[in-house]
Amino acid sequence: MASATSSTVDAEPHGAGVHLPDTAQDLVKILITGPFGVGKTTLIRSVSEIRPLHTEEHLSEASARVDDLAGVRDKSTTTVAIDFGRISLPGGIVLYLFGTPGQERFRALWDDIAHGALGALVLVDARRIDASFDVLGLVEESGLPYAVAFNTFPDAPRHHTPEQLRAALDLEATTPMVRCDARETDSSVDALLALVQHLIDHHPPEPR
Ligand SMILES: Nc1nc2c(ncn2[C@@H]2O[C@H](COP(=O)(O)OP(=O)(O)OP(=O)(O)O)[C@@H](O)[C@H]2O)c(=O)[nH]1
Ligand SMILES: [Mg+2]
Repeated sequence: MASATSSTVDAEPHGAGVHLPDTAQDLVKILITGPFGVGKTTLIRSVSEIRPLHTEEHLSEASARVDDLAGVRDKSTTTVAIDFGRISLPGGIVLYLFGTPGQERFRALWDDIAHGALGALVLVDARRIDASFDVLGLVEESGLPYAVAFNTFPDAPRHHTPEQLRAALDLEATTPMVRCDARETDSSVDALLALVQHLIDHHPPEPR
């Protein structure tokens, strides 16, 4: 099994640094979730303007017996508790990004990490769509508004149309669905913007 949890921070954050910009008006907690190995940690790392917090542990031979490595064979580490990052968007919106662990054995942490979030970005791997069903079920059960980002892995099937992908996930017509390369900042920001626009259009905050 993995050794005791350690937290790490990345050396090079994107953007301004630790301090909130003066223009910050709306501080929003967003959940970044999805199945094992789909790119949650990668996405938070690629967009965070502060040094992101990660809790990565090496996958060991022992954990290989419990962690389903199908489709993610090159993976050497996994999130065992949480990812955290922050990004300021135009319009004074600041997103606090909370990433969940992807593995079922860390399911007990999910509700606590999701508590207080206004919305979720659900990452989906087109090579393993079925692997996302459990997480989508959790998000829907929690009532969180969400957007779906299909991460672009090189060996993912290309022949699916957006309509087929939407049908495979049984998404409502209003649920945003975008393609995303979690390694790319612009692509990841676009996915977050799709979620934020959805929240603004369909789930405006209660008046204070
Ligand atoms: N090609 C491609 N590779 C990606 C993308 N997102 C993540 N990866 C790669 O996929 C691997 C797994 O990414 P992680 O960010 O660790 O995935 P995770 O969802 O945090 O994994 P767990 O925390 O273990 O559930 C890494 O090697 C990433 O570089 C993507 O959009 N495109
Ligand atoms: Mg992770």
